Amino acid sequence: MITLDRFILEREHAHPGATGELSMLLMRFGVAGKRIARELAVAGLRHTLGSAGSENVQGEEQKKLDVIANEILLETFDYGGLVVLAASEELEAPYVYSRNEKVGKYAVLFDPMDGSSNIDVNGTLGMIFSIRRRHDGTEDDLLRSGREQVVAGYVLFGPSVLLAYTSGDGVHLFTLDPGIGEFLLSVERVRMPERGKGYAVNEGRSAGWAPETRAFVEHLKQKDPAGGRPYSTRYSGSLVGDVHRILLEGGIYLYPADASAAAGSAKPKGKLRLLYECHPLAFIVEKAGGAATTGTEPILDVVPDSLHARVPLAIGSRTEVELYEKFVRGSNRLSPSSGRGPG
Ligand code: FDP
Repeated sequence: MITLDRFILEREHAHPGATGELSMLLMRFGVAGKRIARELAVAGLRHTLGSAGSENVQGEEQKKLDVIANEILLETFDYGGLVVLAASEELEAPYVYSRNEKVGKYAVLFDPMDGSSNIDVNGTLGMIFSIRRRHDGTEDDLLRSGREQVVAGYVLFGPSVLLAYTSGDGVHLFTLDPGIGEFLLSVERVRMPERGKGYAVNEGRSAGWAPETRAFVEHLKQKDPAGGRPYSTRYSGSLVGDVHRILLEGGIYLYPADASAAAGSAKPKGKLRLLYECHPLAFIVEKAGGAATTGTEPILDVVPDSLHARVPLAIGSRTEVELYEKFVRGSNRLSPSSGRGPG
């Protein structure tokens, strides 16, 4: 039985010179994940489902549990002197831990409640996190490439509560044993399959996609048993839930740019936030052998111009992600209307 704490501490000891600080931060994300899981488990009893009656900085409705999860995470790093800044999808500006302004060596970033539309229907939800080093202790520390992340992870709230993380050396997966209240190691060094059989995308939005994206998804749906097609659609409404499936089974998740102005819901850069969602998940997926792209550039290379910058995301197995990039480049020589593409 290897608990999250034991696993982290043993790996720390294997690295002479490690200060133990990152281990402490990672363990605290584990505790926050357990607290949020507890809030979710009793939300229907405590009347904490539903809207908070407020909007976040992007003008999206906040659920009560978005607010609760955000508060839990902010409180989690308010002691110990390690963290100077916390940036959250739910906050307009980073929260500064004033007591740590001089001494804090790290910044933490999180999406406290990913897939909030699933809250009220008891669907799969997630929490995504990332740790970066402090530079000058201001917002500029965060406006950097995803390759500067030192740790990234997520907690998946499903039939089981799972925690996955990477500190750059493999992706490790833990399952919460509710009997003892501990995350226990389930898989050390998760490897993502080179290709899969499923794709996750909100096809209700396809009218607003670029023709290349539509052609790619049509390609996945074409019948070609020898080539492993058609793919199956698996879209849960929770990015963490969908990426977790793909981490284990392979395939691709897409949230492309959406120009559907007619519906008044255009998302010219897609919907997902680079710092809180795309960078951490891209770090995890790359370290498990997969890939993540905007279509034209690796997600980890993108430097945000603002805290809440969005990017189009295609993430998953190498085979499907590279195929998607070929479609975006237009280098699929066969006509999309033939239903055939590269690969
Ligand atoms: P949500 O807004 O419900 O928190 O993080 C954004 C996200 O969920 C993803 O988890 C999910 O994959 C996507 O948005 C769902 O958006 P659509 O309803 O547009 O498909």
